[in-house]
Amino acid sequence: MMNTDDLDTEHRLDSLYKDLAAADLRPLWTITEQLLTPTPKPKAVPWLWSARTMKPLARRAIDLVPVERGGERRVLSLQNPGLGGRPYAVGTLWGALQCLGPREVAPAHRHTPGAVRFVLEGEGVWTTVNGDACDMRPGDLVLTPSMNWHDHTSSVDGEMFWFDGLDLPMIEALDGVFFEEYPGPGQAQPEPAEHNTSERAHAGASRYTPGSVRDHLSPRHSSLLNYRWADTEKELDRLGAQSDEPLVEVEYVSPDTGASVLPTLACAVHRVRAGRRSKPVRRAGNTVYVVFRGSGSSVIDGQRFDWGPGDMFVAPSWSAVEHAAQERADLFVLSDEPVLRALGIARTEVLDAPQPVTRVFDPR
Ligand code: 1HN
Repeated sequence: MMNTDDLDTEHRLDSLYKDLAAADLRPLWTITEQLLTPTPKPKAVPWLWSARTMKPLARRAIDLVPVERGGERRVLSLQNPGLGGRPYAVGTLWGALQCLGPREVAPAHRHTPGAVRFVLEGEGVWTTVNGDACDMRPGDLVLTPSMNWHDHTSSVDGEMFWFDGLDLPMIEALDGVFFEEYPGPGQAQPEPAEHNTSERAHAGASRYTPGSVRDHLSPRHSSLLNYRWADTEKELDRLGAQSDEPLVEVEYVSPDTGASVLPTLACAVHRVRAGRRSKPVRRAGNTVYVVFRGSGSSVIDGQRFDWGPGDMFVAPSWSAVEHAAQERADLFVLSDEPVLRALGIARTEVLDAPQPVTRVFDPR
């Protein structure tokens, strides 16, 4: 047997490292990857998916790929090239274009990840959420909160397109994913005699806040499941008339608590005035933008992204983001802000000067 007293320091160190590895222990001082970065270093990169590219592909999928049990949904996920093949838009958020063909039904299921739907195009479709059939029209926001049964039903001959946002990557990181198929009978929940029950229950109730939620935290989701574009637009018009800022910001809130719509997800609309440019802002946490109306461009960390209706783009945590509109633009904005707020780590920084543009994003 070797006498450790006889070994020089280097030899003893070598054997320490060998034994640590054999014991599945890793000394912090040998970890070269920087764990504590001065600011967030997301793997996701700023990126844009254009409607011009997505829509024809979605139409081909409608032709070729039926929606039924097994596949469950016809969804084209935004797969950020920085995320090594994971099907996520940014580290914490799922974003996708979902489409439904004529008279199709996407079967009912439920899961722990929560979702929001922002309607882009089409009509005659409803999402049934725990028995409440929520009609979907362009610009509407429909919530399918955690563990609520949900299916999508088309009652018309046209096609339907909407944006799906989910907290799936966060729930996966927490090892909290559960999923169940609806036990039936039938693939979808029974259609109720009357649609839009939660909406009628909350008629006239306040459902927006100017800017964004700052201090209301709720582990519960909003009991209002459907937010109408007509109401959203009215609120944007009202706020717009009160100021001359380049950007008017409205967050959808729960009429019950004034909190963000889901415990994990915040939804907002940013209206950028024609010919104006917003100040660059950095935010801790990730953001997905969906262009509803208008055209313009955003500069994200010095790279310019030109956009128009139906385009989707992402700003990873702590990137500097500013928007400029050619014609007045309404951007639907999905973020993980409620989670950072709940953890006490939310922060934003407004930069004074516009960013120099060093690159222009080349859309695929
Ligand atoms: C889901 O349930 C839907 O219900 C859409 O429409 C996209 C992505 C991942 C996991 C579940 C839907 C989804 C999803």
